[in-house]
Amino acid sequence: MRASDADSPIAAAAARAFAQGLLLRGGFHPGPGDGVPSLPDGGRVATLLMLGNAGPAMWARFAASAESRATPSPLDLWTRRVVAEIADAVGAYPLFPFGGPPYLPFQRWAQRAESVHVSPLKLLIHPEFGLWHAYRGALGFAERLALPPAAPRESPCATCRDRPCLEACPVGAFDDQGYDATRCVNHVRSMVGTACRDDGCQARRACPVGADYRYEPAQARFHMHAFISNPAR
Ligand code: B12
Repeated sequence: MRASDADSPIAAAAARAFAQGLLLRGGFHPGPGDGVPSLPDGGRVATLLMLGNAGPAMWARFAASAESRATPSPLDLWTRRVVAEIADAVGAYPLFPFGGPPYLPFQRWAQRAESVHVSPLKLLIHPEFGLWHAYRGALGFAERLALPPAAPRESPCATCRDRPCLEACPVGAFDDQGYDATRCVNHVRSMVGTACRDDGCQARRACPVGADYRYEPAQARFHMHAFISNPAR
């Protein structure tokens, strides 16, 4: 670990993440109810930082990587290497949203770390990125690092009257009760599922928030194909 990384691990993690097209997505000091696993030496994680992507930056890096041509789960492979390198450089322990079940509660952690909110689609909505963001990993530190004060922001859904997200799914897989993944996957796999398969989830695309961060067709296609080829994950 370089001296500069040791001086301010949070700034170092942010800079190294940015260099890989990722973003530091806030952090928090885990408590007993947060479901954060212990460190390899049995110690407690005193600070957890979230790493994620929003918009096209990560895709550009991933698509140019050797892992992008690997199978299965090329993005998970790339993520494991990139996040482990960042964790190693700043003296943290890497944690991942994939590799389950059981899965680590990344969405709950995300809500502790940053001002994101559960949308009607159960995806977390960000005031700027909208629904066009996801999580790639988390960094667990034994040290209690000073975190910048949280800046609570209201959910964009709080002032959204029409909820177009709940109207746009061609097979009505989303409603107030939740999400019918089987109905979604069957449609996306079918002859008539081309628009969802090639452009991405129509319900997600219907949300007016964060339009500038909407995934490019190649990325949207990649995630939908990964989703329908392994809907259990
Ligand atoms: C299992 C899973 C699924 C399952 C079941 C969802 C479910 N019931 O949780 C299925 C296959 C349906 C699914 C679908 C998708 N998922 Co998914 N999924 C997960 C995964 C791996 C585990 C969720 C879990 O069980 N957590 C364990 C419990 C203990 O943690 P929790 O925080 O309390 O659980 C939360 C979720 O269960 C959530 N939830 C409940 N119902 C649903 C339904 C959906 C669709 C989602 C997204 C969440 C969700 O509510 C809980 C509280 O917030 C998470 C990664 C993770 N580790 O959390 C990604 C995750 C939730 N998925 C994600 C995404 C992006 C998707 C897809 C959009 C993938 C895609 N196509 O690109 C689709 C959504 C549907 C669509 N049409 O596009 C992102 C969400 C990012 C965000 N902005 O919130 C995550 C965080 C992965 C990541 N790397 O960022 N997913």
